[in-house]
Amino acid sequence: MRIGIVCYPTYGGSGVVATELGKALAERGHQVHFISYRQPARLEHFHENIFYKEVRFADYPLFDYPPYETALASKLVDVVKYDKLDVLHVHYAIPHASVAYMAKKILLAEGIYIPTVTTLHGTDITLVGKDPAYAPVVAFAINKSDGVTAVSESLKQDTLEFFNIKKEIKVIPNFIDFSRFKKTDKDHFKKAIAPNGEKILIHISNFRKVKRVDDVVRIFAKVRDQMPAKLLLIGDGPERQNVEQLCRQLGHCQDIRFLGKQDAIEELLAISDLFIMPSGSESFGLSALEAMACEVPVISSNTGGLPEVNVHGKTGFLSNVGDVESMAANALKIFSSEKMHQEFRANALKQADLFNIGNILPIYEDYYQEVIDTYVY
Ligand code: GMT
Repeated sequence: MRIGIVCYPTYGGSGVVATELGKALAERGHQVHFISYRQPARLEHFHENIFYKEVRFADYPLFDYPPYETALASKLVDVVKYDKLDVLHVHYAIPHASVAYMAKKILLAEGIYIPTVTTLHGTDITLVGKDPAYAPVVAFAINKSDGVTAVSESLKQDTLEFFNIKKEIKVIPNFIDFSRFKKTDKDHFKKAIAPNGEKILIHISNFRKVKRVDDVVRIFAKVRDQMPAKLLLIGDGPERQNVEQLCRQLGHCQDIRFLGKQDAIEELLAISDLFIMPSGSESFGLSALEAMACEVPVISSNTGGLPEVNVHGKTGFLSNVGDVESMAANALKIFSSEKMHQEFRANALKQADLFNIGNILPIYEDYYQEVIDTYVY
């Protein structure tokens, strides 16, 4: 198949999923065209089946906001037409689903037919999508997509609850590539971070408010009050300064390391003992899955799709959003017994295997084919 993939190129989960999906499809022999305004973060290497089409938008003094949607729609028209795509798969509804619809209509006027698939990732529904500034367009564009997928059952239910959706939404969960995410021996690295055998807690996110990184620090402070431990904070974003301030207030700066944006996160996960994800909203929690693939148990909130990934009492523990007492107690519980910690590590790996890319990729391939075969224009 010739597949166009539209995504945000940033470190966000939707861009990561889109890029990893495209790379895996290319590996299976499909021709994949990434269409974005910058090279996606995880699109690092050359592959004969991968093409990158950059959306460029001319600036003009009249524009306070350059018309990204118009530029993207034009690019989609161009790529579909000249690269003869079979299907367009857009990740993150805003504005990609409505732009895909516009491109489809333009092409139709020229007698070219292109089915579109929209994947809903989370905040495009639960935070941004619900905003009255976007909601009518989001609902319309979802209904006009030829195929719609959501990354968890919870996100599907949220979408049906918030919007009047007539389209069938297929749940295709996010996936993990075990050739990259697996526990490797990085003991020398571990010794550098935790020279006295301290437990290493880790959090990875884009430091937006919804991630509640301040809760991560509060949980860590409670754990640190009881035992030697270190905290690795990976990523960057708007909350970083507040979080740094909180570390100072709580007096644990010497045990907390801010490492900023990192590419080789599997190496950091390889030395970690516990992953902390206290999010206020989370449709899936891809970074928790990446941790589990590296045999790291997860302490998380029980919001959104997290219970579909992290199994309470097996791969980690779930608590109500904001209940840092419970999350810290659960972390200490896991650390209280080496036997339990090892069991949780093994369970995490087993659960992550359910999301093995080898299981999920064929679901996408079949779905593309179904959408192409049933496309009504
Ligand atoms: O979580 C973010 O801030 C990034 C966001 C995105 O769309 O890039 O992530 C969403 O999509 C990920 C991939 O499907 C999911 O794993 C995340 O749970 C989801 N984030 C939220 O729902 C907050």
